[in-house]
Amino acid sequence: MSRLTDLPAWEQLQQHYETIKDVHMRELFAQDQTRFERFSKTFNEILFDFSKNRIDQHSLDLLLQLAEQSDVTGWREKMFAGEPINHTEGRAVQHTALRSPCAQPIYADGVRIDLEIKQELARVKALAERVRTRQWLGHSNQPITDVVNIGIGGSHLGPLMVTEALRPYSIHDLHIHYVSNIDENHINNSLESLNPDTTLIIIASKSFTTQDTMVNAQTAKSWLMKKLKSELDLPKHLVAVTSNAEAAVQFGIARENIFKMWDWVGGRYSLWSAIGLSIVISIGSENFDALLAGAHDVDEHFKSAPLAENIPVIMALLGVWYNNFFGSESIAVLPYDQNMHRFPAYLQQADMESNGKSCDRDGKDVDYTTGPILFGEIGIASQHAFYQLLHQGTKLVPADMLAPIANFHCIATHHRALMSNVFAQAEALMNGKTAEEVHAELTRQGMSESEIDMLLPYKVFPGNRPTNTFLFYTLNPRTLGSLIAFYEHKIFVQGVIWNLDSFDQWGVELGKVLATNILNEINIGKEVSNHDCSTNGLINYYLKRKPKSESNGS
Ligand code: G6Q
Repeated sequence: MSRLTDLPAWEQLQQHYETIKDVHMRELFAQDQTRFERFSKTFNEILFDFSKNRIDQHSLDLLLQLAEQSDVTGWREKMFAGEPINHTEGRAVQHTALRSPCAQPIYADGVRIDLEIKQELARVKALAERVRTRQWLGHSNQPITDVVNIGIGGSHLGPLMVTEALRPYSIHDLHIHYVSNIDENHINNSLESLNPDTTLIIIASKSFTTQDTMVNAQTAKSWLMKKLKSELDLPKHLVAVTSNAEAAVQFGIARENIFKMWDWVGGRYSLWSAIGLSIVISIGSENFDALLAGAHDVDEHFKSAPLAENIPVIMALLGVWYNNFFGSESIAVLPYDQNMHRFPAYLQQADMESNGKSCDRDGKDVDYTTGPILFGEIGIASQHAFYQLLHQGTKLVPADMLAPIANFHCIATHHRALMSNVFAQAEALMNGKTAEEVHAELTRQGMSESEIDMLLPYKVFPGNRPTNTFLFYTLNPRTLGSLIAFYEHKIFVQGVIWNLDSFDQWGVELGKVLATNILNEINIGKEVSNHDCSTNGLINYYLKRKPKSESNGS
């Protein structure tokens, strides 16, 4: 038994699960015509419908008790108060401060931070506006046409996702590119059509030591230097965002071009900081302010709404319900807005790096399952790809669907068809199709009984597959900020319930260390024998066949 499984609500939920696990949502809807009103919430321009879940009021009440007994409110207070709740790294968790209007002093682990936040945001906006208004000139006095953000993980996925999602708000004669992969194809594909004279490179790395980013940064610097007359011109083309200013200076970045990051912002929660510089360049200061405001709206809601009204809390509890009681292993995130195509990838990191852990806050192995496998893609494309498994597979995959009521371009033929798919898929996943319904349908089509007998089992849909639906008026910066913050706080609440430190990421360390050692061995080039036979075999196979003519890339 553990702290979580000892809670009274846990045992009650286990008992309740036995009574509801075979109940079909069709029955729940038939019993309660007010189910949609009861199990949906609105927040500004966002509707959150969670009525298509395998819950009744008693399920929700017990889940809310679980949240109370797990002290979600206490942990929430600690986070907003800037206590070092990332205990394995001894750090506060204050990404919410980045989007606060900072009307009151804000602290991280006892140190005042709001003034520095304001100052850094003003610097970011000043640079962005100079680039956007063509006042920032390159070494040959030409304005910037292309910005390349070099970073990975948290220094990449958030900015990329937001820039893509808010594409209609971007400035048209400026192109933003993102490079993360150490695979030379990524940087080469990005730089090959660009002109160093009109390109600004952002090195985004909190630590300024990440191998992938440093190798790409070096390649980008060399690419610039082929065209620049001297290193003195570099400040016109190279800036950095980091908490390791000294390393950035050593790399050759001018001090005035270094934007600050802080220990109390986790990489995957950092798009609100100077790591979002590429976003501000793309959409401008006002729109970035709206993005921050949307997230701040949700912070206030999360901080003050009673648990039963609290959207991130409800999202989290539904996830716990399926993960820990139904044994569901994954969740799907399915945006029906093409511009949100990187939203699932972004959330994959946010969720899986935060709660993909098996050691609890007390240093003990958990005896329950924690973070789910999160996957997803654009909804429409996925309908023609993996929805088959969602509808008729053997696994229960709860899904979130997200769709805008109005598209930016307002083309009815496209948007109405899109929306009809959102509603139809959620309805089909919930209702399914019974054998009787299939029989009646095939009979209407004129099939014989023997033909029907053969085909019927394949055309039955079990249904009872849960979905949440988010409808928002339009994907504007404020709404996007709110949606991201909903998920951030959902992840936080789940981390509290599972008794995890959601803000460290030790699981990514081991591979990094091993890669550094193996890179040394590859550079030496001699046959290796110090690993297991598979790893030895792979390294030696590679060493024998690697091209003799590799360049050093610069
Ligand atoms: C995020 C993680 C990780 C990090 C990258 C990049 O929360 O810490 O994804 O963002 O490893 O790190 P740097 O920004 O330090 O290069």
